[in-house]
Amino acid sequence: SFMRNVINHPVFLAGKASTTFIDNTPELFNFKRQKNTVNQLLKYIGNVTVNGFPGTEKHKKVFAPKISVGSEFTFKTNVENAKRVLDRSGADGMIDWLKQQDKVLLTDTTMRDAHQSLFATRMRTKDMVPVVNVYDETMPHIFSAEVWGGATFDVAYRFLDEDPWERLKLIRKKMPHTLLQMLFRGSNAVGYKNYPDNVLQRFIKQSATDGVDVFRIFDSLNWVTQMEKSIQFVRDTGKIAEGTMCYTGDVLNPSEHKYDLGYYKQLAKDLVAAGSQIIGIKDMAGLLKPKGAYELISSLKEELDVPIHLHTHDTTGNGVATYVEAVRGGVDIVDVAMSSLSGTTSQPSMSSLYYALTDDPRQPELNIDNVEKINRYWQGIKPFYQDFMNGITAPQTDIYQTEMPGGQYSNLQQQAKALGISDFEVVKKTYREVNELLGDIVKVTPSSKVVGDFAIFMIKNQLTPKEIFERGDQIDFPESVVNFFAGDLGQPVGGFPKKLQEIVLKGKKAIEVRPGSLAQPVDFDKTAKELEEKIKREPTIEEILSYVMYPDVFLEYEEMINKFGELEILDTNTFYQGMRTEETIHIDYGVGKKIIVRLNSIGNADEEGNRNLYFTLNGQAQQIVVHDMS
Ligand code: 3PY
Ligand code: ZN
Repeated sequence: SFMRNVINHPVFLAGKASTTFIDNTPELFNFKRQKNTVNQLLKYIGNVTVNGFPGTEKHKKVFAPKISVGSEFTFKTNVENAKRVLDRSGADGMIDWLKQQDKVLLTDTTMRDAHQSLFATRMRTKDMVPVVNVYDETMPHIFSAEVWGGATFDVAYRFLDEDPWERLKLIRKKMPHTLLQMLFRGSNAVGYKNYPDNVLQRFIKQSATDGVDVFRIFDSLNWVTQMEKSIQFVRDTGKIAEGTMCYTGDVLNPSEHKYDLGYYKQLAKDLVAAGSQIIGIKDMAGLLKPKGAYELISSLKEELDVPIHLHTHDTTGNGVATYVEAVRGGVDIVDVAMSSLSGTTSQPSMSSLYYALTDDPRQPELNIDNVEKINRYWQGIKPFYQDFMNGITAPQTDIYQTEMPGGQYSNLQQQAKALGISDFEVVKKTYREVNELLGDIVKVTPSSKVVGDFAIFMIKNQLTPKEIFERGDQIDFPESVVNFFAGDLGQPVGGFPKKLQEIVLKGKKAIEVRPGSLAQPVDFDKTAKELEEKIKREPTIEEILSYVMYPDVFLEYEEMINKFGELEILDTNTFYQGMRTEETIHIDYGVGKKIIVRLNSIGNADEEGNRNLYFTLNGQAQQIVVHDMS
């Protein structure tokens, strides 16, 4: 926090900070909370050293060559770009400007979907900071940077001990001239369940205030009714609402009668009618083939006057080819990630696409040398996250048949393994069968979970589809499946398969209205008081919103911070792996205050399982007691 105050201070931003700056600038010490004590930091390090970090195995620490995002860039200032036009001329002005662009524009997803898809959303703000410093002026022509939403919100609290709002505000400050984009799960916001309308409204308003310019809004069943409110709430803020269609099936397949071109054209029109200023196409599994992209984009462009923004994942290996055809079809913006965090379950590579479009009049405007330099930085931090990598290192073309989103693919593999299901082919086959049973639904968070849970359930209980129908009345179906059939996720395209719905619900009545329309609005004043009592200080509006959406996760985060202080000053290597005996690390503990920590030795556990850790701190002996949980 101290560093954050320093680097965000206008004097510092203007490059005028001198050695006396700290002494003369007392407001740097206005922390949200108390600054960490050294003791708290050592406690954290000691604890991770002895007990490890959840989800990782203890191994040799990786000392990645941390390449700095040096000053050898070509900077270009005052470029007329989407953000500048939005700030100057408002949303309508920006959309008009967008329609006049002939080159394809890019959204960089490296700080959101790329790490969400490659290493379970574990990227820490600390590792983004060096890059966000240079984004604006080294890549001034990109459309936006997707940096928020999706799973990043809860993972920040849950696993990184970070406040996602602080991340957003920091990036906003450092990137004032690039549109910031977020993924918004319609009525699920950044969660996994329906929230009341006034929560969506307040959340969107605060996100816009704190820095989000473009809201990509989707629904896991492509049900426009679930997106209308959010689209309107975004419009009310003056920011950009990108109503989004999740791509399913195959528009090139002549026997595809559900998710055909006509379906997407109508859906896009409905989203425009609901207020979308851009139409997003979200190909979460990487199913959109090159020629399909051409057909889909060109027919949407024929029919509609709104910009089209295409998002794909490279899971099936054809991402760049798909984008090249989409560009030929007239797509306005595509989503890419920096090379070292691109490919497989992530987005296609920014620089690969750039080179694929060599000699094409629509090749994006990009200083490719700058991009390569930034990419070298990402390459350097990647090893810190190896423990969370999903293990997918090659194209998964079987996804053209299973239609599993990349994130779920690796998740289900783990889940199946944990349940003793060694043959993933069986899982894939059952997943397809279940999708058919459910009436061929759109599969993305959270609807994809319904299919996954049902498939695992059938395998575990050795059930065939036939048996589901024959003796389903004696079967207790998984909760997510019951909720789906009860209408809690909304209405699927073409309605529910009636017979199976009856079997699963066992007399329970399904709703056909938008679930959010039945939810009680949250009383924010009352909630604020309740939260104040719990955390013993007046909460900010951001904290109230976080508490409303994730009460337990938020309170656990508070507890962590109170126990260990703010941990973002620790390097990522140490944050996830602790220290090894005889290792020395340097911590920037506030400007001009570097502390040097050496772990000398770890004592044996006593009868209560406590161990002494012997550190030297700036040359002075310091001892910490840690309970060994093993
Ligand atoms: C999310 O909801 O987080 C996604 O990225 C879905 O694809
Ligand atoms: Zn995605």
